[in-house]
Parts: sequence; structure tokens; C-alpha cells
Amino acid sequence: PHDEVLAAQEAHLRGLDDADERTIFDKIVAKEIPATILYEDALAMAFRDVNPQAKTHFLVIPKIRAGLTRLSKATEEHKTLLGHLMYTASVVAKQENLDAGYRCVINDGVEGCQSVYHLHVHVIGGQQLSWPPG
Ligand code: DGP
Repeated sequence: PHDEVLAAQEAHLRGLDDADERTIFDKIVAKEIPATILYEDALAMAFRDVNPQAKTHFLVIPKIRAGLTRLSKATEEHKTLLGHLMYTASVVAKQENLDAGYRCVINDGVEGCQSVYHLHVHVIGGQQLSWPPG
């Protein structure tokens, strides 16, 4: 069953976690600091971005960082989790009524303007967006 696959994945990835410092997102997952949580399951959490760049702006993160400080650290082992995050983005976008469309963004590293080193998918919408980004 799907839940068992995800649980096994979580246990596996826990073993791969690195010893890097916790980020603000770990504290949100642990509910040590508040956030407007839109969705949560065994592997993923979605919450509103504190500094929204559009009418709707939320983040989808793995609850356990599992070595994914940034997308460029992804390995074969992360494939299921990465798929789950993208699927979760679509579920929460639907929940947020973004039927006219939205954008998913992952910022990686310095040139990608990443500021929190715990992988996250930005989901931005609720208004007409422009392209290309800066
Ligand atoms: P990035 O630059 O791609 O690493 O995006 C990090 C995002 O995280 C940025 O849009 C602001 C958001 N953020 C940072 N700290 C907090 C926080 O404490 N709570 C919430 N909800 N969002 C945060």
C-alpha cells in the first residue's frame, strides 16, 4: 500500500540525513515556531510563505530534510520523495483554488537566490504572473 511505501521511504531517508544545522523549516515542522499550515502528511508539509510574492504563495517541504539542503544534492534515493513533493504541490494548489494556473519554483544555491537550505517548492499564483523571472 502507498502509505507503507512512503513510511519505508521516510525511514530510509532518515538514515541518509546529514548533520547540518536545523533550519527555520525544521522548527516549523516541529511546531516550535508558528506557520499557517495548509497540508501535512507523513512526508510533506505545506505552509504559507511569510513573505508572499503573489496573492497566493506557499511552500512545500519534506518534513525530514534527508540530505536535501538543496535540489542539487538530490540522489537516486530522493526520487520518490521529490515526486511526492510535486504531487503535494498540485493537491494544495487545488485546495487553494488555483484553477486558472500557478507556478512552481525551486531556488538552488547562491545564483538561484536560495536563502533557506532545506529543499522547498514555492507555489505562486492567485493572479496573472509574468515571464521570465529575473
Ligand atoms: P528561498 O529564497 O527559495 O530559499 O525561499 C525561502 C522562503 O522562505 C522565502 O520566500 C521566505 C520563506 N520563509 C523564511 N522564513 C520563514 C518563516 O519563518 N516562516 C515562513 N512561513 N516562511 C519563511
